Amino acid sequence: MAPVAATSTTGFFQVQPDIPNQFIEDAALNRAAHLFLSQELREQRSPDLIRFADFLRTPEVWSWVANAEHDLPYVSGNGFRAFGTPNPDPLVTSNGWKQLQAAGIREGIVANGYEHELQAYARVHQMLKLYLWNPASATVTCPSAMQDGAISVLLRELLRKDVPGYTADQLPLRKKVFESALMRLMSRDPSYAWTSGQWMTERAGGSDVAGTQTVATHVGLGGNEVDGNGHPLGPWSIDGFKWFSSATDSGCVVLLAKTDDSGRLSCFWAPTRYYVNGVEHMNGIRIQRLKNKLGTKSLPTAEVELKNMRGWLIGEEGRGVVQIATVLNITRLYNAVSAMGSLGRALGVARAFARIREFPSRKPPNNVLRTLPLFVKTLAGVTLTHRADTLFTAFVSALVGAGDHPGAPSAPLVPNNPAQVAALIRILTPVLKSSTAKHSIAGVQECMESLGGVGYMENVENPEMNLACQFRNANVLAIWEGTTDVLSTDTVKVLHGRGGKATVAALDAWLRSSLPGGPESEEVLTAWSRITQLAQPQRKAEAIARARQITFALADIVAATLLLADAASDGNALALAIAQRFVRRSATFPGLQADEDDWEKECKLDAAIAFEGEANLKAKGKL
Ligand code: MFK
Repeated sequence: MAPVAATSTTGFFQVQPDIPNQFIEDAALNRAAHLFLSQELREQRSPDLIRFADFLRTPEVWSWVANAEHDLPYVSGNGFRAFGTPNPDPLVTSNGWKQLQAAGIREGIVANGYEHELQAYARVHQMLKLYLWNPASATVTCPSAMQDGAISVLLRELLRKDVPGYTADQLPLRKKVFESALMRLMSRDPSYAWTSGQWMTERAGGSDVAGTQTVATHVGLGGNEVDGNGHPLGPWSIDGFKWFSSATDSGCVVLLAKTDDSGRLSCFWAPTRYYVNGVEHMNGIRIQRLKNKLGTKSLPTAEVELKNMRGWLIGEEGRGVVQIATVLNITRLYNAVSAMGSLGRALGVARAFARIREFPSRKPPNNVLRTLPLFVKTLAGVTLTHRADTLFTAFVSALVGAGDHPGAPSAPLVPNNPAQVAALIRILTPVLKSSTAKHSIAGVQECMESLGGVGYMENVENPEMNLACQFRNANVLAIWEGTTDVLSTDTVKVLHGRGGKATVAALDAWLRSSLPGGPESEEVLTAWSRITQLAQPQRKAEAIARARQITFALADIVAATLLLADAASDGNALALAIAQRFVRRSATFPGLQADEDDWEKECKLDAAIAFEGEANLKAKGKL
């Protein structure tokens, strides 16, 4: 028979992949829930997580994402009205962005972290939902992260007994201002809720904040301007210029400024708007221009000039970095959850494609992509890293939950001692953020590549498959909230700082109590002892120079421990094979060889790792 020429409407057409419910299919997420939520909570919360993951498959959600990516934010009239007068609130965001913000607030993406009933488990439950949400959110998770950070800082501030810097008559008002702000920041009502900004970065630098040129002056209360809750504006007037101000559409902001020429920084909280006789004004904020970025394009990141922005001092004057670090520790956890959520989704897209991508040149059943050993091996490699990182992320979420609720029951691997919990959160947050960001970028790239040319396309007509957009967005994860070098340096500073010995002791105790024993566990402890040697005071300069190496080794040590503990928790054979492969293939643990000489056996394990979640899909009749 003569060959038949294709036309634009006839010939071979690839069937469109159907991306399944991520909560059901994602084995890493399920193991994390298994390890860090009680069985009772899992059973109670799983129906809602499945419902949410189904909601995230709807055309409506993806039409909001497509719209947010298409109708980018802009500053109307460059900030001026038709006759040249300044426009006080010129930022325009898309309908898609607004709908996604509203959906995130309704679903309690931030509020879930403070759900009283869940106590110490609240952060793990929040993480599961945020993980699903991030890749379908057009990065409204960025303002959510800062909103959560602002809640943490305000809650901490309200607990503080000794509050210098305020007169006695200002204190009750300050309390009311913060309590009213918290009501909005924790709200699930989109018409009432506030998100928050976190403005640190200036032209002089983003990581080294010592060069800050924003100045706060104490001017006292006064005037008839009130914030959105009807309270007077704060007694500090803030002037300066912020160079990367994410979420310019937020209801409030936490920022750094200098109050004197000592060089020390102070932290302030301010509403972004005030009202006089019901008329809205920006609180001393002028948007100069929006940033033109590689990704996160739907997110309005601005250069802003501050002139007489009225705010409230948070914490002690001159101790602003320590205060804003409370925000950073939460936003860095969001960063990790988002990194894993995006990669989890990218893997879901790659698997869905692999299940149906046909090669006309081959005969069934070996004519679909998922039967190619090399393809599956690559997918298994990314899946393994993602599994390790997802457990690590869930562990730090569980630690933060335990830190929020000292003494409350929490997951088995979480220490009971609040000081040990605090030490682990401090050291592991920068380790988690930096390692998950790098792995997410590399992993999403691999998934994008697995789709061939279609992966490189923007696919705006099928935004649920848009891995090119996920890849662009993923790249910021290693940059904002501290670059990899900055966070690695922070990790080493913790090991060598005042609390260094206690940190090493906390990690040591945790590793020894969590590792189940056996050659892999021994190998993890050997790697850990190498790190402790670099924590010796005389090796500080070397440790700073080798900070990335230390940070990524720590990430592997913690992840390996979690994988081994996960396998031991229920004797799951595949979980054990995954943990063993992780340890035996990582350069951090050179003492054990990969015991996979039989290549066919190895390929079988690749397929089991890459497609583990299919069993769950089949069990639920979804495949
Ligand atoms: C979807 C996910 C969304 C995520 C949200 C994205 C929003 C994007 C907006 C941004 O990107 S905002 C800008 C982000 N900028 C950074 O992350 C800054 C990066 N630089 C650092 O992290 C520096 O380490 C830091 C400015 C925090 C401190 O550097 P310094 O000035 O050299 O101070 P130093 O000596 O390291 O720390 C000063 C004090 O703060 C020390 O305490 P002591 O004075 O008591 O010794 C530190 O222990 C403490 N500290 C620093 N980092 C801390 C911390 N304490 C607790 N936790 C931390 N993380």
